[in-house]
Amino acid sequence: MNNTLLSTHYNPTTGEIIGAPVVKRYLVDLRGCFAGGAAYAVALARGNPLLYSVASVAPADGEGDLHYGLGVIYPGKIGDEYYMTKGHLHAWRPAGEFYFGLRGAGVMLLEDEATGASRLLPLTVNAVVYVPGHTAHRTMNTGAEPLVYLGVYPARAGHDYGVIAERNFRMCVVERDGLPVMIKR
Ligand code: S6P
Ligand code: ZN
Repeated sequence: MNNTLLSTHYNPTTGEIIGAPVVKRYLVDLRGCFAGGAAYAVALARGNPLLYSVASVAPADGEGDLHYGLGVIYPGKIGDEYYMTKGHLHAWRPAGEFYFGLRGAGVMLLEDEATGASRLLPLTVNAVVYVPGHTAHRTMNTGAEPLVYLGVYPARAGHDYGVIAERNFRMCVVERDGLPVMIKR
């Protein structure tokens, strides 16, 4: 058990946790995620902005232990699609996850791996979203300020990005009349 991580403080404004390792994802890392391939190519030709970062805390790795991540997705769009995460299934498929909205406004796209059934759920300040096991999940910032959220998941959950890289989500989320709408890819 990592005693130094049994108690931490997160910054809900910046998404920082002092001492926690941070993964940063830039536009180039999201190749294949956006449905609008032409808009993606145009944006990438202009630069390679930071889309989001995640600070992770792993206090213990035993069976039954939990980890958490503090995510920050910056505001922005590629064409009519919001800045988003890569999205993943948990490598240990039964692992569920709670998301807590801390700052800004966004949505989560959930897709049942077995049926493909998709849902779009709001992730706003004080919202709690439950991601059941066997469910691919991707988060988008639909607002004008950074979206900050906390995700709590089993220590053994892991990430499986392979399925998403291969076939992406069935649905994509676009802005229509200023609001996020889920449509078929
Ligand atoms: C981990 C949890 C989050 C994501 C984060 C970034 O199970 O769901 O911490 O890792 O939202 O998304 P992604 O798809 O790039 O891992
Ligand atoms: Zn997850």
